[in-house]
Amino acid sequence: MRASVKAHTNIALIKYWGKRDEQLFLPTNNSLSVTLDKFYTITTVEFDELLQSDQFFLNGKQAESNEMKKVAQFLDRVRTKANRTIYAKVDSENHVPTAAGFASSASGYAALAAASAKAIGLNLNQRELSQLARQGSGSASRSIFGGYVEWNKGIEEDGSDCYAAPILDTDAWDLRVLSVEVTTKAKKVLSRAGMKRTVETSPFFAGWLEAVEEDLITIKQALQERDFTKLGQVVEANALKMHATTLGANPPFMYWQSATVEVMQEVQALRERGIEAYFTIDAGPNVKVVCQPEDEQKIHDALAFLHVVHDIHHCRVGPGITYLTD
Ligand code: FM0
Repeated sequence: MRASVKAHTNIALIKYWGKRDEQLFLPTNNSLSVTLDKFYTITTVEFDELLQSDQFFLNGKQAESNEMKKVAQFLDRVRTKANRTIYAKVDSENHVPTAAGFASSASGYAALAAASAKAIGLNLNQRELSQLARQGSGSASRSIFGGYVEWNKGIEEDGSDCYAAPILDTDAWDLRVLSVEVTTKAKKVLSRAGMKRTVETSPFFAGWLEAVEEDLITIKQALQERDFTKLGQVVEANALKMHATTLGANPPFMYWQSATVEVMQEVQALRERGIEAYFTIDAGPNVKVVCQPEDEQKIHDALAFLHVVHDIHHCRVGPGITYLTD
């Protein structure tokens, strides 16, 4: 009754931003991501008749109570599916640079979904695993798969048609993602709270939903044609539109800091010098830069020169989940 799984993080090229059902983690729009090779989580789940409650260790330490609660709620879904009442010990190792929480970690819930399902004896296919991972964190639905992945919002109320599926394999197009960490002091508004506030209060949210449909069409063309300029332009524009919705929320909020804007401007300056780089930003101050292999080093050097840049991690397109034997 034990299983270990490795799952990688992903970065959304077209963002998931807004839920139509918070309990089932059903999104308002499709999103499209690329799985990253560098950042991952390894999770071991062991169900044990002797346990009186679930246990959750993150990087070797007992997890905080709010994270424990979310993991236990997730395991409840797995137990219900398997029709069992047995508790589990969960051990997660996060190989993700910033000490981000577990809840927002796509790799965390993708690994937990696959490991817990296997350990309890559920025989789920990848689509079912994507649906299960989704119910821990929406973006985790995409991390079941490698390469370029689309998460379909679905229309059913029970979420039965809401899962991710691969668009291009891991080896199909060798793009690079530089993960640029900036120095920061501010506390972050968690993506879950941020998207909820935006859906409920931002007058720009309707515009977001309209624009994202167009952006999905464009990026899928760019992926089929391997047209990097087309891809980069829509990736950057889509991120900017997502962030614009937060400025219209009540109360308004923004994820960018001055360091974030400095990196964004440097990326735009690189383009003016003929080096193709495009940025995207999630619910935080750090920036991800998408580029082609031949430009990676030049872009690194320009960004490393900025005082606000703390660290730069180089990622390639990564694989889907793997089951580890121990
Ligand atoms: O990844 O409330 O999955 O598409 O990263 O757990 O379902 O942490 F930029 C924001 C990720 C949102 C875009 O949200 O939310 C993306 C974001 P949950 P997640």
